Amino acid sequence: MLRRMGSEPTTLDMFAEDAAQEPRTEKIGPRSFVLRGFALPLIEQVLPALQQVLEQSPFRHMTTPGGFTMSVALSNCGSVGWVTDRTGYRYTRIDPETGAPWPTLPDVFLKLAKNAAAEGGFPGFMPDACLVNRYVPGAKMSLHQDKNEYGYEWPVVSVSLGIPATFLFGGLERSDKTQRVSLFHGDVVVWGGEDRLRYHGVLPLKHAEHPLLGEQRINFTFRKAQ
Ligand code: MD3
Ligand code: FE
Repeated sequence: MLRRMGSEPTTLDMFAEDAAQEPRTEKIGPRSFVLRGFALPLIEQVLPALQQVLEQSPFRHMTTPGGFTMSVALSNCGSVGWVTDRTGYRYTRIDPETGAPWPTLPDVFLKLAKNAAAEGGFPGFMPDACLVNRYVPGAKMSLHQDKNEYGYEWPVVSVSLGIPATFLFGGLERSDKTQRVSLFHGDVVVWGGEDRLRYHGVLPLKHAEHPLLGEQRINFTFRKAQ
């Protein structure tokens, strides 16, 4: 468990074996943790808030600088949002599709991101950007690094909803070997510190249907971008 990361042993450590058998937190890197089902207690507030965000800034398929259309559809909320077009990748205050500012970060999103970051060893996280990705079966995200943020001292927090995905977690070089991590509805992952610039991606989604979200996976990625 992550109550006292990096501190001296306590009586709590006498129960370390219990903690190791506790299936809900999985360490996948020196400063990266999967918090299984962490979003589930808030899900009934998260889905309507997401609906509101998408009414203001609907999903769209963006074009990469290389001229490819992304198989993942995306939107954003927060004071800035991540975009790509033929000229590059960047954060903007205005949604280029609507001409209006991105929707504000819903309180329940902020609460979820802050609580997860604290649980993963990053108390005080205050994200200003939430990228919302939508995958349908077949959609994927190629191996990449997240390097458009102003600094890397804060973690990335991601929330997976809907059908499962296989996440690829590599190293600091594109050619480093990757580990596979299955992510399910309600899982939250915190990536920080030395893991923040590791290559990562998502394998093409398999066909599946989720009772609440149907044939799709929605992923929120919270960052401190500015
Ligand atoms: C590990 N999205 O939007 S979230 C992305 O599932 C992105 O939609 C994936 O990668 C998705 O950029 C993965 C998880 C993620 C995000 C940033 C990371 C993992 C990361 C940065 C460093 C290491
Ligand atoms: Fe990424």
